[in-house]
Amino acid sequence: MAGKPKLYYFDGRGRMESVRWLLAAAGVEFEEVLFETAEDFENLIKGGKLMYDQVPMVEMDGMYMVQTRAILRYIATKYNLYGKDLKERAIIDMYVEGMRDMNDMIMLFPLSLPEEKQKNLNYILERATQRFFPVYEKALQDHGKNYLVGNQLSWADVQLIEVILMVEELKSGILSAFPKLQEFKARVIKLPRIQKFLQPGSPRKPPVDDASFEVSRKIYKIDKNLVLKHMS
Ligand code: GTS
Repeated sequence: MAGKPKLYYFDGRGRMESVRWLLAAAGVEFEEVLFETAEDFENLIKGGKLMYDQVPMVEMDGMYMVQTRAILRYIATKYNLYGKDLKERAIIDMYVEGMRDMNDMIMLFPLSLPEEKQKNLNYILERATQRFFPVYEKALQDHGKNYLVGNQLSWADVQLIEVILMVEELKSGILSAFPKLQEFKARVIKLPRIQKFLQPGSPRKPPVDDASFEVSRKIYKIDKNLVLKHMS
């Protein structure tokens, strides 16, 4: 029997958190190799398994998988969280890509310069409430089902609950104008596998704070100003 998937990343959310969420929603236990220093990361690179010398990497089913979306798509397909046909998969992809846009903004938010922090926060909240959440609210409203696509849990639902909780960490009550999303959240967080993942002690990682951001900055030798220059 194949062993548990092994996740290689630093001890934080970053791009790997969606992989953790999806495996948890699929009921798959996994192991984590969490590196802490630039040397640990260099040693992983020297191991020769990282296709682009980048993480996330997931060792699974005899493969060393990289590129977050490729990893997520494989897990979603394998565990029947990717729709029943090509059209459902296209819709799931469209939803998930919007959620990843939100996810990426939140992930990069700690890179904000102090004087830009409030402006960037406002921008994220504005995009969430004006552009992205209305799409998912309408989808749930229009087809009147419990989940975004078809009537069973999919990758889109898992990504949505992850991003809702992250946006709520930035501003509580953010769902006040979205009754369908409130119902969705209440329903999905009660699913046993999701409930388990939300319990303390699960592999779910805490929100990024200054200290954990500093750890990742050292591991990847991030030049804050350079990254911001590329973002703008
Ligand atoms: N497109 C890739 C993906 O989605 O997996 C990007 C991966 C990526 O940039 N990973 C960062 C990395 O390995 C780590 S993190 O930002 O996800 O924490 N950076 C090192 C480098 O040399 O690029």
